Amino acid sequence: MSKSSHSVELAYRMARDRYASVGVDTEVALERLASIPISIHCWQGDDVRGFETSSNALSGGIAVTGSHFGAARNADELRADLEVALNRIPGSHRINLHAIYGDFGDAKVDRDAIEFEHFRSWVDWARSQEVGLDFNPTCFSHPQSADGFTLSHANPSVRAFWIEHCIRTRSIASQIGAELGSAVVNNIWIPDGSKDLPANRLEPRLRLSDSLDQIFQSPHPESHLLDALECKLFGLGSEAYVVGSHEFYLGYAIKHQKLLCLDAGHFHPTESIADKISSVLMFVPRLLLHVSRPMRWDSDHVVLLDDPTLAIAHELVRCNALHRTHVGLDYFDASINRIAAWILGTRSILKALLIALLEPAEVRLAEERGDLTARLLWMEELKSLPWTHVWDKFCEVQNVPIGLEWWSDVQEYESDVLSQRR
Ligand code: RNT
Ligand code: ZN
Repeated sequence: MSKSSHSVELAYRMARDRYASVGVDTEVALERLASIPISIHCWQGDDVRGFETSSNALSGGIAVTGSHFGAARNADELRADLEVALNRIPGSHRINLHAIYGDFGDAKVDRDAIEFEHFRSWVDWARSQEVGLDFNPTCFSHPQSADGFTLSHANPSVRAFWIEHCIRTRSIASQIGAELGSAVVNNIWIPDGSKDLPANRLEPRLRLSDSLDQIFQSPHPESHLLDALECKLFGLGSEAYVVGSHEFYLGYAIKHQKLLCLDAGHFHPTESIADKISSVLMFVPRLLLHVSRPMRWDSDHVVLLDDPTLAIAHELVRCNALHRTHVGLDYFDASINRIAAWILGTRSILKALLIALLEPAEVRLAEERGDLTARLLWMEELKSLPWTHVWDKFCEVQNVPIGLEWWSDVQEYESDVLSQRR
């Protein structure tokens, strides 16, 4: 045993005893944490550009800012970068792809013509890395979405184009799920909405509902495909009206028993998605989360171990919701090293989940007794229990670097590989 692993073990034993004294079994927490896959979004690696030959500028009311060098330019580079990240993130995870990330080579393949074959190299890679995959139609950054409408478009031929795209993503996702033996979540998010006050809020929603009905017509086994719908309050250029609002998709998801996707940046700043988990899971079969860090708006900053992230983790554990919730990440920061962004964000949500899994039962018991003082004291106390030593132990058991040890490896990769992409 090396000196450092000796001290990790020593600190872990002390932490284990401290947690045992408040009735928490750290071994159980470690096992549960290891079983939670995080769906890591591939689009942090290239600023949501994708690999289509006709490269379209990012649109749809989302924005990436920053000019750090080293963005991946093709599927091989993106996969190489993801491997650097995956090797420094404890646990077994998934990679979340958008339809624009197909291995298209030099071919011009439009969105209504994508096929499973374009994603075969991802499936082979996922198998070799022992990761699962998730999927998304890309209904933005395209001439057919230039006026801000897709599945709710008034023009039937534009709508048909996007319906076809979404239908194809469902069969691709389903086939990936079959190949990898693990259901793929296919999440539909559309940018549809308007900058200024619409005269008719109803018609686009009726059309969106009809488009979704058509998209979901063909059945796919749940063991291969899970359909999710992502709502939003506003976007850049859709400040006055978003067709796919929370109420719209909540209603649709309940009626058709689809997954609802809650993105941490898609609500009013004082509204927490943590508070929505228990309600929504009463009525939909499963939930997809886009854990993100909105700063003043839906800015998609790198996820940190902050209060909103901790609140999400606590709710997932306290509501026993983990087995019905797919925890995904959604942020894109081009101002820092993109691989570091992946590692930091994923490690942060995992830390939050660990802290939540290590919660002393006294928090709940105090509430059940009606002792609100004790509840508050324990909620505050759990933050300073020695969870960091349990986290180090987790990293060691999972064979990934402890603390910031991973950063020097990423720096080396940055100067050897990423700097060549300037
Ligand atoms: C946009 C949504 C959506 C996208 C990704 C790229 O506001 O959050 O999830 O960020 O699909
Ligand atoms: Zn999102």
